[in-house]
Amino acid sequence: MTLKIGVIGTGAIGRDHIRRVTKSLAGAEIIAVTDVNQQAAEAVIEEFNLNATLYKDDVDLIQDSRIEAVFITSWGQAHESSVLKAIEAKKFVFCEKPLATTAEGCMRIVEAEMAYGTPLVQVGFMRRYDNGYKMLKEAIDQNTIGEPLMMHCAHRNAHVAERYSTDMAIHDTLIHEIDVLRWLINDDYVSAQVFYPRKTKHALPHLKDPQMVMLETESGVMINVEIFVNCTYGYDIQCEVVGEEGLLRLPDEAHIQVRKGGQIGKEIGMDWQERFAHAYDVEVQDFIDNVRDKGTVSGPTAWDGYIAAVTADACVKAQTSGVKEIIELAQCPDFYKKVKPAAR
Ligand code: NAI
Ligand code: NAD
Ligand code: ISE
Repeated sequence: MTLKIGVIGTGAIGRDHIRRVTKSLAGAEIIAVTDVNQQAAEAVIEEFNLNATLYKDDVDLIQDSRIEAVFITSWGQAHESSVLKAIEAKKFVFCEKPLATTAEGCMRIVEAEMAYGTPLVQVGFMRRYDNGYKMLKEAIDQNTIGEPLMMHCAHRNAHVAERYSTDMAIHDTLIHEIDVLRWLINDDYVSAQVFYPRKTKHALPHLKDPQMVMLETESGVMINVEIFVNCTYGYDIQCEVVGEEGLLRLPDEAHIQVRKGGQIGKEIGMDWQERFAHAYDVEVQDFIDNVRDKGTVSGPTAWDGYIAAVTADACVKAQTSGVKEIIELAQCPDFYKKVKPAAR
């Protein structure tokens, strides 16, 4: 039996997930799509030759009784409303990050899911499925370098679209580090501070780029993350964990080394589609298999989405205050303590 999926938002990542479900993964089919830009949704049906219904909005799509799971790949601001409607209709949800753009919005989702009674929502924090990050986690869990003390990270995009704003460096970009770093070291954040180095000439006037974020965890680990979204040279994700006994570094993507003309060279990918292609495949297949075969979800939860949002809110506050902002999380409900996601 194939899992019947409806997709809300057929932009860059919506199309990419539709392609992988249709062409590379097994066990699911896209039977409905919608987008506020109806032409984009229509084009995707044509591009992938889908046998899918085009709906005018998320309300109509979610009400389609054939649909068992909803992919929410619209813009971040639109996620909360679609997730809440899907939970109300008792549908499984794969929601791209951020789960919602505010902590209050995430909490409304958490409360709706708990009221339903069993987990329905998985958040698209795909780095937990990346081989490099999985190896880092295994080494940390096995105490290979003793207790982690510091982390040095960088999140670099070659370019961003004109509508990308200074706070999106947090909500849209840093949010991946916010999720994956706490997962790596089993810790939560207590404070955040943001610094602005000299601005690059490649950023538009409205955007502050690059930015440096300092995060501090409950156990005292200090983390610095560089966010640089007009670095021009490629898509580059770095993560180094310094421990009491040694250092761990996230591997780069595998590319052949070329020795030619008196030089040693290696390609750098240009975008997230390529860098995390395998992680997206594993993540989405895991969602399909769990929903279809076990009637549950097992990836990053709505609670993880909430923690990321609270942390992001503090970082956004720190962007304008310039001082260290305190991060205060609500107590994790028993409901989420019982969920044992595969990607943990
Ligand atoms: P996009 O702008 O290419 O596509 C978004 C699409 O959603 C657009 O076609 C837009 O018309 C549609 N849309 C917006 N609001 C809608 C609504 N209320 N109902 C229906 N359609 C709506 O954006 P992109 O890059 O595909 O990002 C979408 C989401 O995916 C974002 O949440 C983003 O953070 C996330 N994302 C995640 C990535 C990852 O690595 N996990 C990578 C890129 C994006
Ligand atoms: P995009 O702008 O290319 O696509 C978004 C699409 O959603 C557009 O087609 C837009 O018309 C549509 N849309 C917006 N609001 C809608 C609504 N209310 N109902 C229906 N459609 C709506 O954006 P994108 O790059 O595909 O990003 C989409 C989401 O994916 C974002 O949340 C983004 O953060 C996330 N994302 C995640 C990753 C990742 O690495 N996990 C990478 C890229 C994007
Ligand atoms: C985008 O939405 C993503 O999620 C990418 O992974 C990230 O690198 C980029 O900065 C975001 O805009």
